[in-house]
Amino acid sequence: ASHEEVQLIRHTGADQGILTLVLHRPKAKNALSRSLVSDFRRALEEIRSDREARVVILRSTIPGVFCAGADLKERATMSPSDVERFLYSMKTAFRELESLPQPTIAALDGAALGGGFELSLCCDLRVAGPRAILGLPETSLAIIPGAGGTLRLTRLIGPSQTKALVFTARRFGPIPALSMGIVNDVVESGSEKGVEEHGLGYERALEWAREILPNGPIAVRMAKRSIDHASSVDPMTGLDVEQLCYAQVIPTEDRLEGLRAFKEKRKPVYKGC
Ligand code: CO8
Repeated sequence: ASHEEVQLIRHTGADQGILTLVLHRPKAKNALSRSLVSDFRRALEEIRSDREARVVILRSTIPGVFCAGADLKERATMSPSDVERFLYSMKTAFRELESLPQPTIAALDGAALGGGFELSLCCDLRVAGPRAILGLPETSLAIIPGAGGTLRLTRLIGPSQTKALVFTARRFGPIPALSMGIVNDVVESGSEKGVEEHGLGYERALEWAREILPNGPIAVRMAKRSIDHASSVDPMTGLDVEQLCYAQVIPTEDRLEGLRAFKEKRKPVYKGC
């Protein structure tokens, strides 16, 4: 399926089950406009109901940029009520990404600033290429992060580190991002001269996806659901949620296949049922 500014690629062969969601709005560095957000939401709807989709990667094909954040030019032309409607749609899109049942990986191969960085925070994992530049520049624009950044980043790295980044509006690269726990993995700069560095983050994200792919799809979804509740409910409720998610995997065919494969000393083949 292809949408104008957001393309959905379904991988085939050994990678079947991996989906790559591509942001493609080169003229404005993937800035989040009304049309991009609406294409994005359509693609998410397709992924959500796709039983074959096991892992989702979010990437940009534009060299040096993941997503430049809110479209500041379009914003300037909008009426206050249009802005309000649009921001609601954008925040809903972020929530829809975050609540996809499948695990999601953001491949950060360039600048992810403001809303672009907040977008990546809605993914389960983040992988940074050598050219990644992250940051929440909002206070330098006399606003604050408004697409979930203050909450999602605080949950991820704690209030003090989040305040440091938001108060200073500082841009930072892959290594500090890794040491703060914002990204799960970084790709070092290609050592040979002339190595095309754009896309190295995506290549690494694919490796992560391939490592997740063979595992029980329902188990991975249930683990995601349980872990997502872990940070937002009290411990008793969290343990209850874990038990409910656990109960979902018990009656599956895949669970029996896992036991059979162990006994027969072979790799299991899971069907997602
Ligand atoms: N909006 C609109 N157009 C943009 C944006 C943007 N955010 N970013 C870049 N562009 C446009 C440029 O204006 C330029 O257009 P033109 O060719 O017509 O002059 C074109 O894209 C290319 O840009 P550059 O020449 O700057 O490209 P570079 O490769 O040199 O740099 C960067 C790329 C690093 C991404 C750079 O463009 C940049 O720093 N952009 C601004 C990033 C930024 O500050 N983003 C934060 C915006 S604030 C935000 O996202 C808050 C969201 C809050 C949501 C609130 C919900 C309630």
